[in-house]
Amino acid sequence: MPRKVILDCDPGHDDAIALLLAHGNPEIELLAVTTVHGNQTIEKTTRNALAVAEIAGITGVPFARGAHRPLVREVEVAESIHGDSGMDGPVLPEPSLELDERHAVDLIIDTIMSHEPGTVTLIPTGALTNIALAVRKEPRIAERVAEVVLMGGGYHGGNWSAAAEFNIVIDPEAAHIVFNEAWKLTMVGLDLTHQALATPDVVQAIAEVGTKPAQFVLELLEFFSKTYREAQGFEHPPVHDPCAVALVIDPSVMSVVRVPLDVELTGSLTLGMTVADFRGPAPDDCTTHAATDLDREKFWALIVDALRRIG
Ligand code: PIR
Ligand code: CA
Repeated sequence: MPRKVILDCDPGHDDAIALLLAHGNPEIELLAVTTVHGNQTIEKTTRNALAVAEIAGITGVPFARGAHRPLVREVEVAESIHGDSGMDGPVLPEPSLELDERHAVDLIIDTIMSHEPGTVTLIPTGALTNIALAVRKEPRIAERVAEVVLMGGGYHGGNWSAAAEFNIVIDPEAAHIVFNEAWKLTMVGLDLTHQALATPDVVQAIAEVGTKPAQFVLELLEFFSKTYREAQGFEHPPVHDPCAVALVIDPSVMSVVRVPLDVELTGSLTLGMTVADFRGPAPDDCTTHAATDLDREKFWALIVDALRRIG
């Protein structure tokens, strides 16, 4: 039985690849795609999500627009990494798919509540604004989801400040809500995603797929490599968001530990830091987990396989 998934994203180069992986892998049944502000404005991330649907031929899956700004703070976009469109590099097609009329928060709630308890997995790969709003509007989703597997945070340090990762620090109050709910939560953070580097052998394997969606991924990676080199000093770019999808597809693709996690809301240097308490065995009521080590070969094989299947 494939895993039923809602992808909440802010495409975003790596979000686009996460969506392609979720669509192309047979272990995942994509129930809904929702968008959030983040890498760019909500208008741009939503348009980009629809453009990816166009390229991959995704039909019959509802796409809905979500929150245009964080709960408390001002909008902050990652233009230095993702460019003016939020997905610079490839020429983006005109989308033919129409948006669902519902707000993302309502689509998330409706989808979870209309499926059997414990069957729907939430995969957020952007700011946690929609997820926080959804669980506040309909608290029963907390016990009804199978789990939340998110890309964000990190227990060793940040990428948007010394201590904080982008998805968490742009809406730390939302992240605080999401990390403190009673659901099973797994943080696929920078500790893990910085092992998913698009090295030349990976780029070569994707090039050999030879399809339009594979070409699209190559063009995404070309731009992402350039900005990651210039803005963050990486030789090869980390492809964050598909790591969360990969964990849902195949738990053996990475190791995960159960550990108390929380989000810092008051530190002047550490706002948005995800603090992990590794001091001892996690208490019995701890439902938070952190991903630690990636099986790189398995991970990239999943990406290449999904692209081949999309055709
Ligand atoms: C990536 C992102 C934001 C900033 C940088 N420097 C790099 C986006 C990605 O889409 C991913 O979800 C997360 N936020 C990584 O921090
Ligand atoms: Ca993202």
